[in-house]
Amino acid sequence: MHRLVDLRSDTVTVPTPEMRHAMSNAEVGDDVYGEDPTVNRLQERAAELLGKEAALFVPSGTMGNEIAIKVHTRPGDEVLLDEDCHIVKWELGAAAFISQVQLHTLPNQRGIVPVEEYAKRIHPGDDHVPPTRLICLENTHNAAGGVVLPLEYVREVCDLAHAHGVAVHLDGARLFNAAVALGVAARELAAGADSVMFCLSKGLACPVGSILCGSRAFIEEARRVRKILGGAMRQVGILAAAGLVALDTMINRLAEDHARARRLAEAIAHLPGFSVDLETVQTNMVYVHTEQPARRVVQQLETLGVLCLDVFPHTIRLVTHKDVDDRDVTYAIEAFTKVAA
Ligand code: TLP
Repeated sequence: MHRLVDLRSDTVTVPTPEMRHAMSNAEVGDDVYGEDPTVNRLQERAAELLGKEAALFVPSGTMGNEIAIKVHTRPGDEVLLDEDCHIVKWELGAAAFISQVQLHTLPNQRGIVPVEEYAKRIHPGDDHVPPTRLICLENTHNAAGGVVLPLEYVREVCDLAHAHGVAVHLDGARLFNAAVALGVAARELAAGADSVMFCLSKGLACPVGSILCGSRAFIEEARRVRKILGGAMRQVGILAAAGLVALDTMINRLAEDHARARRLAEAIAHLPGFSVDLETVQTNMVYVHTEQPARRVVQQLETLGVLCLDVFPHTIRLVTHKDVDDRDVTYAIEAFTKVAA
């Protein structure tokens, strides 16, 4: 029997031996006092990599996004964002809970809200209308199938926002996947954004952690909000050590995950009962439309040792990552072929 092939998410990746070595030897201190040298090194590296003044290690991508919203807004402000983004769909209404903002959600095509739509809705605020304070973008866009937002589009949205005094937060949970797919540096994709969150714990394979980047003043305030939310940690250099290894060793290899996702998608697209919009397969995700209820397909695949997620009633999501090799992809294709028969 082939080992279990876990395609539910790139969050299931386990740390590499090099990460574990770095973690066990990490130099640590109390990060609440700013005295953890490994955390400080990771934050400096990350800020430099994304071309921002400063960075903050946070326990999760969700916390990074929510801290950013809290810092950019005041209660009653409005945030514009696409209706399928992670902040809207999968953060349990945290922006309402924590920041008391109004999320004004907009229809999108593959994660893209036309710039004119943002332009129509940005409002300075008056006696009736809340002021638009923030636009959030997501790159790569998860619910759209891991698609990459084009560099030019990101720039245009940022320019529009800034012309109206509106800030931009980029949910870059998988920003390095986008950068590798486009063949550009991550800092280029982050250039116009006032704050950027990226995850270490997804394709970069760290056990825990995300990074929030922005101006020095933004990060200073983010640090305060992180403490309020209970996200300030002590000898967290143990985790940051894995992050430093990830930034050195895990970025370029994301291209392998993208190639494997492509292979999976092309094979499954030909099977009866399944369809895949191959144009959306740009990074490490494959969204498969199923004629049968997705739940049933997921259960059948599970009995064959392939794990994936039913994200919508007739859609399942497959995510490739460093713990899925070519043989696993072959095995997963065979399992899909059996289920299709
Ligand atoms: N995404 C998870 C699930 O929550 C759906 C996954 O398996 O893909 N932004 C984006 C775009 C994300 O995809 C995720 C996680 C997050 C933020 C939140 O990161 P964490 O899980 O670290 O809070």
